[in-house]
Amino acid sequence: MSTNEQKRLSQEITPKAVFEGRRDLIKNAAAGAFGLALAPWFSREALAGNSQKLIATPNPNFVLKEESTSYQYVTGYNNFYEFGTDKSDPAAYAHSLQTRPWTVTIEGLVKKPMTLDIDALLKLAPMEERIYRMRCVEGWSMVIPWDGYSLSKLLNQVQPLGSAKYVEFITLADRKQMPGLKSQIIEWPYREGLRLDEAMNPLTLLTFGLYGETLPNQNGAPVRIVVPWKYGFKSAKSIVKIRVTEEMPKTSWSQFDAREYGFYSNVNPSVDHPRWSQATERRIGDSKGAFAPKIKTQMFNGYGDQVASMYAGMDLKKFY
Ligand SMILES: Nc1nc2c(c(=O)[nH]1)N[C@H]1C(S)=C(S)[C@@H](COP(=O)(O)O)O[C@H]1N2
Ligand SMILES: [Mo]
Repeated sequence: MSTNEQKRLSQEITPKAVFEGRRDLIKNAAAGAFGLALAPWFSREALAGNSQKLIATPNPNFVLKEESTSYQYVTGYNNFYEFGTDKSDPAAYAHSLQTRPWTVTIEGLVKKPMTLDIDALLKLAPMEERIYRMRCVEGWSMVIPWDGYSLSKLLNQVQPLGSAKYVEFITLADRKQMPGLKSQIIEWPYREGLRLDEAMNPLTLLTFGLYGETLPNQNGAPVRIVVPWKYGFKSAKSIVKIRVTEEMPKTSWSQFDAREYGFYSNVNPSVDHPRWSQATERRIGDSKGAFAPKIKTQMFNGYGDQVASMYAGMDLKKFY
């Protein structure tokens, strides 16, 4: 089979076979790789790209009894539209992303705005490993060991002003490095946002790695945000700018369709997406393979103890 054929096939396999249950396609595709539903050329080495070891201390407050999603899936089944819309596109194309040199600018309503080199940012606080549940708005989920530190550590350095209410995250947008920018799917650069208290919540992780290695490009190298109680699209990848604001930032997805993608986007099984239910999810790539049974989605993705108080008194059907 030619590489192109393999690629085409793998693009067919992942979204369609997993979600429409087209067993025939999978069976014919990659003998042996059945459970993975990834093309055989997705070896660990190919997926890792230029990843380096990262020293991170497991944080005992963030361990899960659930099985972690395999490295192959975490790094081979992605959403990163800057590199294409198929789940296999980021792993196939994100090698063109240049992650050094890289700076992150923190600006807006802060006492000490700064631009930090990625290597300085890496050393700003002790690196922790935390295992988080991740829930995509499309209805699939993973369990991922991330490496990073609470975003609050960085925000405390820049010192938000009294008027600060929101934090905006802005992804790199460079057509030379990101072939997906040719399609106007959403408005580039990819922009996301949190309320300041959400951004300061200890769960919100400034993330540099996964599985004890620096982030593979397809997972948002060299630095991204991870917000585990919200749908995955809130967790912006490959960030170049963090802006502290008074106004609620306009995010790429809420601009795309405000009715389908709210600013809050907390995982909430009782608030359906206009086009589908959010009551259940499928764990991608767990031991049951591509046909994992649906499991019940938990309110705040199971992080209610740590985040529910931030929404006390709010109608979460209105503020979805
Ligand atoms: N810049 C950028 N960030 C992004 C996206 C994207 O397309 N572009 N996709 C989001 C979505 S929908 C999800 S589910 C997660 C997926 O992260 P992962 O591929 O590391 O699992 O990244 C989010 N962050
Ligand atoms: Mo997602």
